[in-house]
Amino acid sequence: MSARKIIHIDMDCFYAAIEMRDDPSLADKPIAVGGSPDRRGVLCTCNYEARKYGIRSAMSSAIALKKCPQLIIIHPNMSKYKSASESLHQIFHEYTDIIEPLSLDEAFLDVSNCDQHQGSATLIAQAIRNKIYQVEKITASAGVAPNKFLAKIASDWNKPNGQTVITPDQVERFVKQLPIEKIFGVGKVTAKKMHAYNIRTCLDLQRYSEAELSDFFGSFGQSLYHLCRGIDNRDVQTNRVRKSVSVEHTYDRDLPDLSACEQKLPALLEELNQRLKNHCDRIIHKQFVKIKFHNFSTTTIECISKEPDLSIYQRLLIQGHARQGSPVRLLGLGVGFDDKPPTDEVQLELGL
Ligand code: TTP
Ligand code: MG
Repeated sequence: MSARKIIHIDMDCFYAAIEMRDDPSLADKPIAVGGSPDRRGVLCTCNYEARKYGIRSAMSSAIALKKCPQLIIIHPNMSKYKSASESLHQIFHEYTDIIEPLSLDEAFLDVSNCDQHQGSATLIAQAIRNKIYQVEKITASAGVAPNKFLAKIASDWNKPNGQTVITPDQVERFVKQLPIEKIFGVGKVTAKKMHAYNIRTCLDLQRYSEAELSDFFGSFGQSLYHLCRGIDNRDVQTNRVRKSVSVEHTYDRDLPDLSACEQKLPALLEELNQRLKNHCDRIIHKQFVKIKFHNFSTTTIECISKEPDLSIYQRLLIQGHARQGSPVRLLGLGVGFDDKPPTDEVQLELGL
């Protein structure tokens, strides 16, 4: 069996990046997103400028302000972050449907069967990061490796706006020097215990047998035995049934008016129909148009429908465009599926 190709994507200072994008005057200032200091708030995150002052996620806002009095703390705007996160997933789906989200800004992608960019996971990761920047104007870091454990470590290796690739033949060398603190599940307590045995790197851990590690660390011992050798067979778990399929395009130049948008619909619909060939076992129950205006505000208009239809998309576009009537950065078309997962039951209902 050939090695798997796993990409871990993690956005750089995600909430803060979105705030800086939407107010460029913040870009070179230390900023954080979080609760206010007089209400015992804590920080969700901060930009890299603020990190120079020792500011960190989960720090109390009051302490952060002591460390950096000029820190600008912005109240979180979750709907903006969620909408950006949806847009990231849209981009991921252009390359694979095997996606495991870990949080709004982080996901594993299994691209083993993706044949774009000659199947090179390195080029795919680069393309995904470029596309994210093109669409959302925020940067992502990526790790590329034969498994989830290494891909996650790799995405952190060259942060921000970087990527690290660990090829199968580099695994052995890479893990040897890896500090045990980098192993997921090794918290402060376990690290302290390991230090007491003079275990500091994965190479140090490799000197113990599976039985010894199980004696020392209980049920975690078996995982440790494999992880310290760079072995991790966990699948990328796509836990959700897809609720929709859509295609979208961010234009190099904003589409100035409604008719410019209308001209783009046929090509988008063709692309959507291509994509739908992989989902012919699902029942469509709505179609929708997504519009992102030049100021990044996004609107979606939908209606009940049994199959994607150009004239309906035109009508939805007119409706949605009228909500703001300004130039458009991005247009998307999609269909929503019935809630029922693609199972035999559906076929039974249809009498097939
Ligand atoms: P992270 O990916 O941990 O952090 P980040 O994206 O802000 O910065 P980095 O460049 O180091 O990846 O978390 C993603 C988002 O989740 C973050 O922007 C805010 C939110 N978050 C919290 O709300 N509370 C927390 O304690 C953490 C760690 C993150
Ligand atoms: Mg992040």
